[in-house]
Amino acid sequence: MPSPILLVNGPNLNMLGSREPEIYGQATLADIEADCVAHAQTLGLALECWQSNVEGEIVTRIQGAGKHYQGLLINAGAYTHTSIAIMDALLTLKIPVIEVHLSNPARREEFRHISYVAKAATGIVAGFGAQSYRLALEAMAALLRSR
Ligand code: DHK
Repeated sequence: MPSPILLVNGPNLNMLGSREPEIYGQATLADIEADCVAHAQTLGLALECWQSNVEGEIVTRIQGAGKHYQGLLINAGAYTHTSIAIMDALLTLKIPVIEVHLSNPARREEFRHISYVAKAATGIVAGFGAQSYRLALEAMAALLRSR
């Protein structure tokens, strides 16, 4: 049985559904996670989902990910643009990392244009709302198949 994929969501993503729906959409994080778990199954993958608002907890979870997962999808929320610690943790991993965003940060405020996560990711899927997560899973499935 191949090891699962881990989906990490960072700060404020637990507020999806009520948080700035004009930017982030109506779906809750539970909706998105349930959709991703089901979609992963159709791709022949198992998916585990985890969310935290705490930078250090995210660093610790990433540090342990290489032993238990074959790939990591991450929407680090605002830590994307600030966290060298999360970038450094991601850089220790030998498994593929894909960065995900609901919105397209490149079209938004200047401070969202920098991504530290991107420096440790194979690629980025952004701007497709909740669909970004499905697309990122499909990208991960293709990456793992090509290895
Ligand atoms: C989510 C956040 O919480 C923001 O801080 C990022 C990202 C964008 C998203 O679009 O998923 O800037």
